[in-house]
Amino acid sequence: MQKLPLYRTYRCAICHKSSQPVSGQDLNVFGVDFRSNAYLWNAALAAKDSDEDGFRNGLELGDENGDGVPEIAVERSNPGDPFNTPNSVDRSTWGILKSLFED
Ligand SMILES: [Ca+2]
Ligand SMILES: [Ca+2]
Repeated sequence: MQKLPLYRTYRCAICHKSSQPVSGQDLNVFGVDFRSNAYLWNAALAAKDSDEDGFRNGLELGDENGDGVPEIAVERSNPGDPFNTPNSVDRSTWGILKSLFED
């Protein structure tokens, strides 16, 4: 596991297609970009949108300027999964909240 500002929610799945990866294998698009960036989290990587879902890596990981200091406690969404965006997470969170009150 290399150094990212946050990996609490998605953990290995941020860089790997599998949630139980063999080290260095099964890299997703963000994992490939992270490796090409010499496993450095910085402003250049934060400004990229590896999975091309319209949200920059820094926004998804909660460290928009890439200085390694997260602005929030957990990631907004997975920068390696185009189907996982801040909007989709908000929707599922609201679904969970709503279900708590529909009892
Ligand atoms: Ca993205
Ligand atoms: Ca994403």
